[in-house]
Amino acid sequence: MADVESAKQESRIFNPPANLVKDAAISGMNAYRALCAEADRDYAGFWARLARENLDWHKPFTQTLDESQAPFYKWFGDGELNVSWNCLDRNLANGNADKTAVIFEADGGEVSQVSYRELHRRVCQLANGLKSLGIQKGDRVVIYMPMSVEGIAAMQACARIGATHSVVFGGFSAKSLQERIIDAGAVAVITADEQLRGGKHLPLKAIVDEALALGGCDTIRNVVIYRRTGGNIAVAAGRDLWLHELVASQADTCEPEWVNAEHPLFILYTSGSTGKPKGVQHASGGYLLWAALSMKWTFDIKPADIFWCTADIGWVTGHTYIAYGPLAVGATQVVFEGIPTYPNAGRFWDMIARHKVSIFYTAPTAIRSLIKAADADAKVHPSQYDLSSLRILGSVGEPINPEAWMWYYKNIGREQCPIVDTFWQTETGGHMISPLPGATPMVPGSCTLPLPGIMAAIVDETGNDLPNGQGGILVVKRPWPAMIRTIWNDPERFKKSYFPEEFGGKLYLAGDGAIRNKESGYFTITGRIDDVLNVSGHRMGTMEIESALVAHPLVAEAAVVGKPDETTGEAICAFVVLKRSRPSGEEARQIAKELRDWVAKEIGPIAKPKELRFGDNLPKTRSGKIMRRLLRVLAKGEEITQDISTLENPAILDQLKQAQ
Ligand code: 6R9
Repeated sequence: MADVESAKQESRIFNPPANLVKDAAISGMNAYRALCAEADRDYAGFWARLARENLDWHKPFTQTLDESQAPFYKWFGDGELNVSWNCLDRNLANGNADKTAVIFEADGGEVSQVSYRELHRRVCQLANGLKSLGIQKGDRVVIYMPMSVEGIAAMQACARIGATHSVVFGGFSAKSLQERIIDAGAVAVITADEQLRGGKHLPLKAIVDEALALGGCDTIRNVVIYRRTGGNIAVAAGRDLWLHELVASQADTCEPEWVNAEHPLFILYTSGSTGKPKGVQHASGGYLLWAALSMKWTFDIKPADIFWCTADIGWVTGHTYIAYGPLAVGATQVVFEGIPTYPNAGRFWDMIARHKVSIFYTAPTAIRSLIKAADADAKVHPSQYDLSSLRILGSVGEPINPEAWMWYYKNIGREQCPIVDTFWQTETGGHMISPLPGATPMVPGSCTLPLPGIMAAIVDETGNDLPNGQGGILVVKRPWPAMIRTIWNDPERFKKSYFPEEFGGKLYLAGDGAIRNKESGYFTITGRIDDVLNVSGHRMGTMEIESALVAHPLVAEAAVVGKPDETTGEAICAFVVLKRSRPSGEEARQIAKELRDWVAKEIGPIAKPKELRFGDNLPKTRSGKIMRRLLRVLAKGEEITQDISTLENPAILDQLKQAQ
């Protein structure tokens, strides 16, 4: 990967601005080192102190870390709290009742504001409404919602009554939704009639109906519908209810359900290297601690800040840095329904200017596409907008290439804003490796150093530490509070995926490769080392896409690989063998389109292969293994220079050179 190479070569250093350092939560590298040293000295004591200082406990904990059933670690295990209470009631008590919690900007540009008092009221009413449907502590609720105050309120309402939510991104298909409903054993779905993105009405309720009609969702009793557009939908009597009707007669306070710190707050499905998506299960106490603390440490959040994270609540970034973190620290945040290119590619910059956003957190793929748009049309160039309110920029989801980093730094940050390149994962709950805006000198393309208390390291295949300068496998050596607790319904898979025996069962395996700089010790992430692709910051398992393809009646065999893409980071390239003869010309194009649409239906439009190639066979070893490394070379359009002596059928390579 060319980007990784340029990131590894990068030597420019950018220091945090002095005025920011002065007032930062972690001010200067000595303050950072002091926190790291505290964690080294007394790991449990360090986290216990932070958990007491940052969260309000209904029943204080006396045990910090319980390792007796490792790798099923428990944090603050005998403490009790409620996540929604910490996000809402605590702010009412702290004098933030009339502070704006959410500035909501709709797709079409309408803006509304919701105070902490109002959000608390809405969450309580919905929590009471859910209780009136018989939903109880421990029940699972699937949320399939557009970006909205109601989506956040639905998550918070579940947390309030101790129900475990599982948010499914609104871009996933009926089939994906059905699989998640079944795996989670959900009792209800909260959805909307439609979502509105870029002026287009996209069905949500109709997809829920389709998912339920696919069968197997016997645990579902109710579907609650938020009326977003007023679009035409079917309402099943006895099962479906309007959200506004459900909450209309509900009391506007709701005593929170006090739960154990380890109580599952949510399950979020994410792609793994094999089989079906994994239900990553997070606990309440440890997760919320990290959500709050990383808002303070990585984003240096202050009372006057206007925070904006552009992620969707369907991804982990939208959980930690929209639905929970900002509220847990009493911040004001922008929540955006639409897309960065509507009505034009200046939308983000225009919104930053209008809402006076001071902390802006987005993905490299968005930055890269907006660079292109700004190059093509001067009217949407960031120089046309007043971005002077910004003080900190953030990046998440995939490696940011030094070129995009520099553009972001110069054009959006006006060379005055630190960029926090935050490396983390669905499984880690929050930031793991990132610069601190008032401390860490930045190097473009490097996520720099682990947050205090995060014991990240690089090891070889046998789990031994590697010296700086040598690339290897990224691991975390000690459990941390916000870590994944298990895979829902599959504890064995949890152990195998993240704490494999080959590594002594004690190291958390991130699934990424990394290298540390010889002098600075800074980390650069070199990309996934398993069969997971990162397309526009979305995780996709190659196996998932292959299974979807072979489920099509025409397909005999399929292999999916990633191919570097200027805008999306990686693009999906599928090699397909049909049950009939290899098609060509117009027919091949037709079938390719049909298969792409099929994948969109099976998984969701984000999983559509960008490229599809047909062969009479796939390149295989004599023992029948598909040689994916050759497919990766072909996908890139490069000549094969590797050894192909173990290849059973070398002639096949020529056929697979052409995209349809
Ligand atoms: C938060 C999130 C996790 C995977 C992760 C890695 C990649 C995320 C990154 C990054 C380099 C960064 N990733 N942030 N790679 N630099 N700053 O994205 O979670 O969807 O689970 O993806 O994304 O490969 O393993 P998730």
